Amino acid sequence: MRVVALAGGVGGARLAEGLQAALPPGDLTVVANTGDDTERHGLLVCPDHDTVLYTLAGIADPVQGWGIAGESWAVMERLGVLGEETWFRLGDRDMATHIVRTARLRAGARLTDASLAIQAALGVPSRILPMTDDAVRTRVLTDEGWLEFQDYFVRLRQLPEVRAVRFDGVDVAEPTPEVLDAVDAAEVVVLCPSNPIVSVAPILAIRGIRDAIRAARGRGAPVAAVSPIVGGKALKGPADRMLASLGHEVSAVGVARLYAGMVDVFVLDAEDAALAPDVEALGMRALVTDTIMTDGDARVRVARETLAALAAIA
Ligand code: FO1
Repeated sequence: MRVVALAGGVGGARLAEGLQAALPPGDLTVVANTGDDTERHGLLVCPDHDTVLYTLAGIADPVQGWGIAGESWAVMERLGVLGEETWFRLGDRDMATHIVRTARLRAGARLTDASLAIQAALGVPSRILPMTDDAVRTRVLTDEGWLEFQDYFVRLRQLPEVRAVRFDGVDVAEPTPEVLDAVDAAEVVVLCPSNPIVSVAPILAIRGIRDAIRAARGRGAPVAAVSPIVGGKALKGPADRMLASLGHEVSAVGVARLYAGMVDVFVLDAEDAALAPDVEALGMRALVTDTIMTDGDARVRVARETLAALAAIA
């Protein structure tokens, strides 16, 4: 079954791993957020793409969720000696990804081509597509003013309250043909349990992507979203605090409201079973299950249950 999944950081990557394991090779296409991308030491780093890449390649650091397992930090240490900033930690193995990507871009390749070449080299059986080849950069407004995303997320450890979010460059960014073709060919679409504000929203803000998903639904490809909020909390990252400071209800229902009108099935955790009627009142079917994806088996189970709910209404 041809599945297109929209994903950002760690939570999204984990469901993408489950979907990859549940599907025949080549059936999964992940559209990755690039709003978190950043230039470090002259290299382009694509955290949300790379988190999905390493997770689907089976080499992600299992605890951090980002970066490569068993990393060493010799280059980072020497960069510090040479007076470079070291708060954004790039491991020795991870550095190779950024060197190859940046070299290919300098040679004239599109970000999509560079990304697909790296995925092929790592033997990833799915496709991970940047949402656009154009530069889109998430900025957050805090009491410290407008901050670059990684400044907020890593350097300031997500402590400042987020009062507004903007995606610089989104007004002129174009979706890639690969993304639009993947959505056009999709039999189902899955919005992974990534941060709805800074991981899924940037993808949906790219011109044409929301319309392509709407068109897919119109021709019978149902859409599911998996809640990244369980019991009023985000399992990882600042999604709960961001929803609160931006004035949204911090619950699975609050997330469902963000997706109302675009989603046929909303997957929420058993802990939030009482919220199912409120979700269904938004015009989507509530699938209540254990959504905590601690290990590979759980990730495949949540993926299978989500795909089964979608197949039931396709
Ligand atoms: N997150 C951190 O909290 N500290 C880091 O030093 C850090 C480095 C890093 C390097 C490469 C990469 O792909 C991700 C990295 N992340 C780090 C995670 C990253 O900030 C987040 O995964 C995304 O931007 C949000 O999903």
